[in-house]
Amino acid sequence: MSLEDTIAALSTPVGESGIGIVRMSGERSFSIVKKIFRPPRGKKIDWASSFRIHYGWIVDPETGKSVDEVLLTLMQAPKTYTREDIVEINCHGGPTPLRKVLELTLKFGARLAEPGEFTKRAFLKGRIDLSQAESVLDIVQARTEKDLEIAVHQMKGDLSRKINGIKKKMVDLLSYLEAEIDFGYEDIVPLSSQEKKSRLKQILMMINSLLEIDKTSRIYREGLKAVIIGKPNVGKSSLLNTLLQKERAIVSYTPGTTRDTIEEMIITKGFPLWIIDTAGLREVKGQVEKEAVRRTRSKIEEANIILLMVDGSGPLGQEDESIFRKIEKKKTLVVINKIDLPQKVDKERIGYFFPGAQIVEISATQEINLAQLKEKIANFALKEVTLPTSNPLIINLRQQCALELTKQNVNRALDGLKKKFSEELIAFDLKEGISRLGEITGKGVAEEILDQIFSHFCIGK
Ligand SMILES: Nc1nc2c(ncn2[C@@H]2O[C@H](COP(=O)(O)OP(=O)(O)OP(=O)(O)O)[C@@H](O)[C@H]2O)c(=O)[nH]1
Ligand SMILES: [Mg+2]
Repeated sequence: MSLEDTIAALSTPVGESGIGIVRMSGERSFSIVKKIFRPPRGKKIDWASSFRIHYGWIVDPETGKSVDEVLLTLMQAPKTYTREDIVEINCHGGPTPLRKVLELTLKFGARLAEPGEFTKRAFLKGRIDLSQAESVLDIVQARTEKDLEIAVHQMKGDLSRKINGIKKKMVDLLSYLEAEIDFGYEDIVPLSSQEKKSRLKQILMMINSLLEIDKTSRIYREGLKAVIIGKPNVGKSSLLNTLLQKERAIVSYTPGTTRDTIEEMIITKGFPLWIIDTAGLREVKGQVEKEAVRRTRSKIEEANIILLMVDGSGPLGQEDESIFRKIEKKKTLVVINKIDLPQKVDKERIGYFFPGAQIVEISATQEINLAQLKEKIANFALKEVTLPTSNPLIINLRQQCALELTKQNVNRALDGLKKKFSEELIAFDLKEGISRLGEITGKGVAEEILDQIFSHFCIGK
């Protein structure tokens, strides 16, 4: 894969749509499109004028046949997405015209782009750093407005600025240490050991605060989890389906219908809210049943909130009470279902098990009080989580690992100072930490890692 190649790809999804875009990037983009683009009769195109849109036709030069009516955008390097010449061909959004136009660009010298290769070039050509490039994917995959906002900030360089801030402090300290190593103590005013320690501690604090912001911001991307439990047939799967407004789980009057756990997401109050339908907790004998209950238990562990469902149309039974005893009260919101039927449930008895608990009465199938339930779930679950105290920021696993490793280096340097190790050893740890931080913004990252990062992108991005 060479940067010399001119790459081409379909930048919109395959299928029928208003428009579809074939994009090219690289030195030969203009010369390739010149071979296949025809302006209307009598019109001349000024190929040197950048960021202009031209109307015309894509024509197969070998057959002379028109392939599609298009709008052509010419963007000259270096002020483009990839810092290379870019051509975008807006076609009618159908799989056949798009495939044909793409084929023509390939026939006349372009190569099919790899996943994320446009963005990879933006990074390799230095327009954006690696953490900014990674945030492009976060923008594409953002589930909520807040998540999008975080990704956009990151693309504008929020994380890079923070990383560079920490790096600068480390480089400063390193330069003092190196001066001491090179010139001894005669020619410079060395930092006292106390000062070095306090600088290292400050660096540690900056790293820790970044990790902490990440931890508390994750909720905007990963969301809250609500698990539905209750004895068979109370309407757990019906609730999942109504919240999703689709028949996701099988609902039946036969008790024990649901065996596996089913997780689906809705957006509530700007957060992704995962609703998990389960087989519930019950006394079981069979293998499959046992596994079903084991899965329920593990989902209860993960969840921010337990939606404990009881059937309002029947009296509470042994089975209900046995579940009541098993679950963590603090996390539980009681949901009485089937309020469209005559009510027989003893609410006082529920109150006895869950003193002061909130109780929401709904009908899953008749869709009564669902908005109220959603609101309550979000409020309740949000009480359980800590939100970030400053601007939210989310780092990915790769960046997190690099930060953790940097932290280890700084800790080792601090420890070395306390034990009065030589300046060389402390400088070594700092240097290693600096290069690990650099990996976040993309300095010295191995080709295989880059390939792996960009392989998550779609082709044409
Ligand atoms: N009248 C009424 N019936 C309901 C309501 N919610 C669920 N049902 C019925 O109750 C029965 C059981 O519903 P499910 O949603 O399958 O219950 P479940 O708790 O998932 O059951 P299992 O998976 O077997 O544990 C079905 O016949 C539903 O139609 C409700 O709000 N009102
Ligand atoms: Mg079910």
